[in-house]
Amino acid sequence: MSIINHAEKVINFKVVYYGPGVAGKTANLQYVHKSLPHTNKGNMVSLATGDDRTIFFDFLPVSALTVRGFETRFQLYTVPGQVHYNMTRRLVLRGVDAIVFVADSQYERLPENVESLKNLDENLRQYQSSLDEIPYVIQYNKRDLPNVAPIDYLEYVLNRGARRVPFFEAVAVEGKGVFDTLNTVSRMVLAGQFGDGGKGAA
Ligand SMILES: Nc1nc2c(ncn2[C@@H]2O[C@H](COP(=O)(O)OP(=O)(O)O)[C@@H](O)[C@H]2O)c(=O)[nH]1
Ligand SMILES: [Mg+2]
Repeated sequence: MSIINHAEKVINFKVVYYGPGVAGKTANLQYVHKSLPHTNKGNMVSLATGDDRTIFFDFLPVSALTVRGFETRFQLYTVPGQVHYNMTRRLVLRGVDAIVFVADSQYERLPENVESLKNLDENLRQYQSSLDEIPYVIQYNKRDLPNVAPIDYLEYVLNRGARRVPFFEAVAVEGKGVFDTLNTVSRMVLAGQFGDGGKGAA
């Protein structure tokens, strides 16, 4: 549900980084924020506890290209991953246009990834939406750590919806894979908005 301001010719898209706690969602936004020139970004807002755990969300507005006379803006959000913050996660998903699922690649974190994906699916249903229709990519983060599961295995466990979605290996703290992920999901959003897929060009 993009928000279009016809007077100012701006379209805002909401991209939510979802996934279990400490998978690296905030690290993605921090790297994007650090890398973009001032003209292409607003302030990053983080609502976090003293030890940097996101308790509500992180927010970063990014302005992108102009398409057919409309300036496109992507509003990047993260959710708090901890299990007991589900009401917050659901609120952050409201009006979402695209999802990046940030998985923690470590073997011992597999159950948390599976649980978070299931929770995402349930929460999207609350909005009559689903991962089968929304632009969606997966990022396998923390590939620098020694105890990571092989990509094939992660793919088998986590990327098995009705359609197989693009996935990226990442080391978010070093920026590896961060823009590949964001650029791809943004392109998917724009294709849905402006492409000839019959989804209603602006
Ligand atoms: N080794 C390593 N650590 C990471 C990576 N991405 C994030 N981290 C660390 O994991 C912790 C949690 O990251 P954060 O972005 O806050 O996770 P979030 O809960 O998903 O927002 C922090 O200490 C990060 O520095 C990565 O790719 N590799
Ligand atoms: Mg966070």
